[in-house]
Amino acid sequence: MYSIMPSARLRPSPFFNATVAEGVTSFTTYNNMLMPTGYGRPQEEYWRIINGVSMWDVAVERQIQLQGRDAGRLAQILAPRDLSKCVEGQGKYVALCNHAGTIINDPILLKLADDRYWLSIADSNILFWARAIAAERGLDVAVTEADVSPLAVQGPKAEDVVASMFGDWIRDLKYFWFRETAIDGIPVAVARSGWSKQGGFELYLMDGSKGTALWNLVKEAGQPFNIGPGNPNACERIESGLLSWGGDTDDQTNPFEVRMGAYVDLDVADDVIGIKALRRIKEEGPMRHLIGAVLEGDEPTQIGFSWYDIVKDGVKIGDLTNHVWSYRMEKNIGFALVSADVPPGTDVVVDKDGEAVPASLRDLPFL
Ligand code: THG
Repeated sequence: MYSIMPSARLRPSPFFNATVAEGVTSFTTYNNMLMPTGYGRPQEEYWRIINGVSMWDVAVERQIQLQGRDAGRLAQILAPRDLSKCVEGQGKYVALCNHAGTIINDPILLKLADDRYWLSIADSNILFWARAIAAERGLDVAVTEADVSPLAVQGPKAEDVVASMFGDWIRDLKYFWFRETAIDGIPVAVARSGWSKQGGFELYLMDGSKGTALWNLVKEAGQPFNIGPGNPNACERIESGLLSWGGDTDDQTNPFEVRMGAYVDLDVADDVIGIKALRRIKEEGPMRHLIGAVLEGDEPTQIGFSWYDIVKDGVKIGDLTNHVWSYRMEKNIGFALVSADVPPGTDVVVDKDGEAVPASLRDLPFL
């Protein structure tokens, strides 16, 4: 047996004690925090997201807050997506890129006010990046990590659970839109969002001392719907074609390669970081594209996070990024980041540690 020592490098989430009480059995690290990755019953946890409602500690999705007169300018400089029509209470999925047009994070941007934004980040340090850019551009904006921790409620019954807590107005929230409110004196922002395609909400807890209290309120409201604990689910998200930055991207990946082209606006101003590179990439055509791969065989694989070569006619054409056993398709499926001239429908071979596994490429999403 061994134990993990929480520290400044491995910060527990405000929901840590609650997840331990639920019987969490594994964690990963993300943004220098611990995130639950399972409660010991993977199948049950999966079907709960598909058929019922599941609650997830996703406090690791930290909020990088931009506050001050130039907050909006900084947000627009960081994100190659037109934010000019983004209003208070609206969120947008954005591909933060470096100067070469490579994605360095894929956060949801939330506009709280003209002078206050959050970047709800994936697992890379955007605090330093945003601060450096703000200083270099001489902007009047404070960049901090806010005391804000999302708790996701996901699945077809999530809306009923969240409506029973906050009222029917949540049913009218549009995707990624949110509203600030409070429940039992706990300040939260309620958003329609979450890393699944089964529908759901995220409650952004705005007071880290109230994690257990919020967890228990959701759990109680969810009892009639058989709520239970879960976590961002590898199987569901691959079936649904949702991208994992760092899992399905490398340090060369641009938005056009990984189905994020729809979230890029090439006509934003020239001072937006990476926009010149993105225009060039778009014109030349991206080198790779992300499509699906269905592997032959009926033996469930372990969830796979290391990349495997994808080979056609003896030549490497790309990589199998993350892959997983699909409970609904009863096949091993994964994402294929392959040469842009290889279309869906192509038969290939995955070189899985020396084992040649036949696979066929297809469109995303799988389901
Ligand atoms: N919730 C919050 N913050 C986050 C995530 C989250 N930050 C990091 C990471 N997850 C961001 N990644 C994604 C990726 C995809 C989606 C959401 C977060 C998503 N995409 C839909 C799609 O691709 O079909 C819809 C996108 C759209 O139409 O705009 O939902 O989970 N707080």
